[in-house]
Amino acid sequence: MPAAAPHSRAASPGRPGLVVATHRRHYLVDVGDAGPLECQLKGRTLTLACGDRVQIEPVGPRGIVVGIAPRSSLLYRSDAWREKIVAANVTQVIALVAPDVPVDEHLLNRWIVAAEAERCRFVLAVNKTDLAGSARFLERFAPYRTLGYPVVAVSALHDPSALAAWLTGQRSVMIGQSGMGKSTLINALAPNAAAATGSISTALRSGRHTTSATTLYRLGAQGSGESGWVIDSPGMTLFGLAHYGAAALEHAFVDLREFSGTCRFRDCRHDREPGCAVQAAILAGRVAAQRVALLRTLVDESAAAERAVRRR
Ligand SMILES: Nc1nc2c(ncn2[C@@H]2O[C@H](COP(=O)(O)OP(=O)(O)O)[C@@H](O)[C@H]2O)c(=O)[nH]1
Ligand SMILES: [Mg+2]
Ligand SMILES: [Zn+2]
Repeated sequence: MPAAAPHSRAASPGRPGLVVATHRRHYLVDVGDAGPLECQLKGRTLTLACGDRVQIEPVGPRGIVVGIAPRSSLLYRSDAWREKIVAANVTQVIALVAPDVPVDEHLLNRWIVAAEAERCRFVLAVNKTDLAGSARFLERFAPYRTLGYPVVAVSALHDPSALAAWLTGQRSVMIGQSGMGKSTLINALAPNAAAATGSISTALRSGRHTTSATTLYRLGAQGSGESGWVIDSPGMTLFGLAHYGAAALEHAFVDLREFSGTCRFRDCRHDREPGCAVQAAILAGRVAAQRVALLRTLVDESAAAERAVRRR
């Protein structure tokens, strides 16, 4: 786990705020008045994510983060060497795909695993339905519906409304490869997104590289906390999940839960072991072989990361 709260004392002296933008080690915190406040973290071992609830102490025009509230969920990617927090305290992960960008379904399934492991709702949004061939493209995602995940067709440019109902009352992160339309969709759905983007990129000095920043947008009017928020994240091509152990990873595969504990060997890798219930289910066409292969890959990556950490 990335370092949690530095001192999450019950009665922290700071002002409460919500982290609304992160870019490298620059953070913007919404403290409820004027604009978001540029804040710094004390130690270098700590990291903050959009969605983090923090306490800050004002220092001149800036702020220092003196406390981080415990997180209800934490979406992050990691391998043996690095970890990067994407979003904190989300209740829902929305992955976006579009017909004009080659979809990496391996990556898509990693996001599903992360959402499940953090007990978040997962929604697949199929964007750019205005493009020719999008109906065929949509069919490709029927297996995700079979797994139990909502598949919502939208056009960020022409009609984003189908997704609006899914966002209401949720704290969401919009995730996806670059070019799928995450930012366009958020601009269409969050009333103040366009205006906020400009001031945030100025404050973070991210300039035109706004796409490398992660930004949180409130869905309702300022102050109406119940309507939720949505986080826009930069496009990602890697998503290591080395921080989860084998049992948590396996549990995150909803299609494999019914086979839990039914293989002959307790530590079955669902590969070529005799008496493997999962392999039998693959042969019977009840489980997708690629999903099981991904589970084995994730378990291997997790074990390799653990060995690397022990060697250090
Ligand atoms: N035709 C069409 N293009 C879209 C739609 N949504 C986004 N785009 C375009 O896709 C490109 C990438 O969009 P962007 O929001 O920057 O993607 P991001 O990298 O996922 O944030 C831009 O040129 C958008 O105008 C859509 O619904 N239909
Ligand atoms: Mg974007
Ligand atoms: Zn097995």
